[in-house]
Amino acid sequence: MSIRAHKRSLTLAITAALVAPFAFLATVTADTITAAPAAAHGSVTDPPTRNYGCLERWGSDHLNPEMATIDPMCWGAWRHDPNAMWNWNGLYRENVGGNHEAVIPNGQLCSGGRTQSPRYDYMDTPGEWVAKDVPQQFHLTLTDQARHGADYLRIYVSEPGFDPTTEALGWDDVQLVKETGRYPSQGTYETDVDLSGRSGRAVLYTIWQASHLDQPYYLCSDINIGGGAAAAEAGPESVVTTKVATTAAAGCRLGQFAA
Ligand SMILES: [Cu+2]
Repeated sequence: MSIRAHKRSLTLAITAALVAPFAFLATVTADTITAAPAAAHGSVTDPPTRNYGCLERWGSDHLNPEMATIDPMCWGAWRHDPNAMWNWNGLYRENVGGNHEAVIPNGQLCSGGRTQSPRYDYMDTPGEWVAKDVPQQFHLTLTDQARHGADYLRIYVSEPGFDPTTEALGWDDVQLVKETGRYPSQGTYETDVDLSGRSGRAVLYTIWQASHLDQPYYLCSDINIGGGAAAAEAGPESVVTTKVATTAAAGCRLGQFAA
């Protein structure tokens, strides 16, 4: 319990660190980007979604040409639309009525059926997305800056053999792992994920059905199950805090990129 409580307080600290720089960005760049995320919504931050991971790793350095070779999918994502990263928390649809499989076409699961197209379209692109090493049993954290509450988190994993480097995710490619109960309005929704028997690269797909409106979020996180030994518990939170804190300082460069 003490470990959990400690993680929770860390998470709150991260949330505070997230809100402050993005509010700053919104002010500085209102003329050059089309939308300001401020503290509007949320996403799975651990293991990070594709666009949140690209923000986490490159938000303070997104013009660095080395990204093209070190992290090519993020390079493509930033070039496609930087707002997919600045608005890491806005990948949702509305009024789906729970009919996720009818509304989201195969091959478009990671963009929520190309919601707000073209902003998040690149999230469907197959390729060498950086995958986070996780043990077979791990903890998922969804950060909700707007404290919408959750009717449920529905969590899927890609089937064994699915290759995200060559295929876009479809409904036939995923299997349901768990569906949680309701969460009251709070800053994070956390749950344990058990992928016993699995190993290697996979896509974790989370549907967050927010409670304030019919507003489901569609969230792809790349994972490497059983990879990197103890890496998953080594304290990724502190890395997030450091990198996101530096994002504020880089805000003045956004205009150069968003032409
Ligand atoms: Cu929202």
